[in-house]
Amino acid sequence: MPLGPAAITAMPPVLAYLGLGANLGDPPKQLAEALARLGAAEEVEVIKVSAFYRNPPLGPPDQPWYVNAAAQLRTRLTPEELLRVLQAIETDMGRVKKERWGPRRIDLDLLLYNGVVLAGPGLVLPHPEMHRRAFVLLPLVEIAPEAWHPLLGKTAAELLAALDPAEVALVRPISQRFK
Ligand code: A4P
Ligand code: MG
Repeated sequence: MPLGPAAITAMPPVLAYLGLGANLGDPPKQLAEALARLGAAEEVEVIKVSAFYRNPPLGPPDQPWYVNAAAQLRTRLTPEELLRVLQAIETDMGRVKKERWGPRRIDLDLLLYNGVVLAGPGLVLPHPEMHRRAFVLLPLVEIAPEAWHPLLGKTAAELLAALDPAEVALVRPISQRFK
């Protein structure tokens, strides 16, 4: 049975982690805009935001470098509801989906949600690629080194330490956050 609004507000808030990325337009500005939109969303509070990190594209190499960041959210939304909020922000900000791992104005990935493990058709938790990606783990470790990967049984800091240092070294904070 779906939960009504009264039941939802009775649920305690939980912590979730988000990965943000952009490589078209003005990436830092778009990251800041996505964070502002998230903060304005019902039942979503942005608690912490990492620095913004420039890094080379994973996937097709003939695309601009990315700017990536991570955010800690507190929310009463379910994982599916939160994903719908993220997708609405992507659509409103003019993301046009073309190729997998191709260039984009804004990409919002739900990395971790309160220790939940899910393998649904529309939502996989933890995000299936997060533990392999320096551009996800470096910002995440900056704001939450103890964030727990429930499938791998490791913290974000432990996952980052297992990556190739040469790959991690390519992910560099940019000085200004363009808030
Ligand atoms: N989906 C399932 N689980 C999740 C989740 N945990 N969070 C589904 C978000 N979405 C999730 O995603 C495709 C579908 O995944 C969604 O409809 C959702 O239901 P998408 O974002 O629409 O498509 P995509 O991004 O092209 O594919 P994918 O596989 O999600 O790519 P990624 O993993 O997002 O990677 N290089 C650098 N340096 N930095 C980047 O940020 N990003 C990508 C995209 C490629 N290369 C990059 C970066
Ligand atoms: Mg994505």
